[in-house]
Amino acid sequence: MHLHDDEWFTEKWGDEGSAISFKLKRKLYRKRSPFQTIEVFETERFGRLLTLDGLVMLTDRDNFIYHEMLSHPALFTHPAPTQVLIVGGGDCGTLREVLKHRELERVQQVELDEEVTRTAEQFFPRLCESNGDPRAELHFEDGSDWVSRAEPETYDLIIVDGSDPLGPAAVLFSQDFFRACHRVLRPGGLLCGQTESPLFHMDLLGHVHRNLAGVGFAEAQTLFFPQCAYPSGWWTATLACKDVRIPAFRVEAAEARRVETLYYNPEIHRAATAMPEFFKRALAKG
Ligand code: SPD
Repeated sequence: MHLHDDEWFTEKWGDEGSAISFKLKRKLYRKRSPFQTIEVFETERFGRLLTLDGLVMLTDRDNFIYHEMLSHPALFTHPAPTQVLIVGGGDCGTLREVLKHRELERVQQVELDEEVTRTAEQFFPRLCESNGDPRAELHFEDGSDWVSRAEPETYDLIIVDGSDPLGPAAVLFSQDFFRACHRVLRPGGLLCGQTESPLFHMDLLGHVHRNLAGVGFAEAQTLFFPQCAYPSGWWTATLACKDVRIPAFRVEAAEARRVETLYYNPEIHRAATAMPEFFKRALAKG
């Protein structure tokens, strides 16, 4: 699987007239699973790169920002989380961050494609280093079916770490899925999902906010953070609370630094909630 010296991996965003490229050392792996094509590359400067159907999922160098921002703001916002569900997240980077919170009793992860997890275990072992934690359960099936079958009021937090809203992950942005999440959250429960780029995907973010409100979530807040490997280099997670306003985050717990992070801290948490003017206007327009 050796490549020519000048070989690059490029993900093009045709509608936006832009792209990102990584200079490669070599291709390490390629497998067609029942759901998608999984590839792993060794890059020159970003460590290993995981792609699904040609779209960048993560690099060694910058995935910590995304995985921390999908996990810690929500976990430091819920007053006393014990039961967590991760939908998607097959590379296990989010699972690793979530399990840093010692107060959690059970973390269930439901990933559609078992091959993604097997690939991560082989090529991204650091992301999988907590998979053997006795509080972790790994299930391989459709996450939206799992949520529709789950008992009401089961989870304190649902994290949606899916791919882009194309193909099987599209359902994870739908009103039906949010309705099912609302039902299985306990009182005061939170939903936190990856919601794409504020610059490129404002329409989607508008739909997400409307869909969340439409099924009864009391408040939604979008968190902004850099992610240089993703379209536009700027990304979001959207946090929503089932039945009450989103509580102030537990600053003292976050400041105590019992959870080791490379990006997240209380100042980053506060800054991530500041809404750009164009974003406020787009949401207000509806
Ligand atoms: N454009 C890429 C969006 C991918 C979001 N999920 C990545 C999974 C990392 N755990």
